[in-house]
Amino acid sequence: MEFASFESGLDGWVARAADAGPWAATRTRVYARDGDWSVQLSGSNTTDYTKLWLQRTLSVRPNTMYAVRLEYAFCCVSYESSEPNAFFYVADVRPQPAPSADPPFQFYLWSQVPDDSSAIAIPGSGAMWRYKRFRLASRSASDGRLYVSVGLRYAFESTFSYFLDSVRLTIAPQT
Ligand SMILES: [Ca+2]
Repeated sequence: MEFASFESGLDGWVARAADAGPWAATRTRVYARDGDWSVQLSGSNTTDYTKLWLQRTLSVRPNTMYAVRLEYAFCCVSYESSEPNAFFYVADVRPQPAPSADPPFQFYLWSQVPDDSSAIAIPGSGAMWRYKRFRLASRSASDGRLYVSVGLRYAFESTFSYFLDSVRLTIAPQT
């Protein structure tokens, strides 16, 4: 199991964007679910399907089916007063880097992913840390690589910003 809390860096995750206007991924102390730091991804959605995500590259056994459990804490301040279905979670594992095209990235509507019971309010902000869990699977490529992505697709043309912390990644050969 790998745990990323972003206390001293991105812990092996790399920020990526597709179909985005100006965007940024920065560590911040504004909000944190564990420790003092999280990662803030923000951008200007000019396409109706901007995606901002973190990607982790894993080296595993080649040509092997893997089960992947992906868990993370997510906070989007604007969510609390927005139309929930304007957002889609990105939770994805595949044997090559996620494409910039849309699809085939794996999306989940907000309403398809219930909050974990450990969701906690952020005092003074009106926002919550929402804890999400996904069970994914993919066959590794012949070079033994797997690419795991976690993030958000935003479907309104406006600026937006969200935070990720406490990313747990568990991977095992599928039997
Ligand atoms: Ca943290």
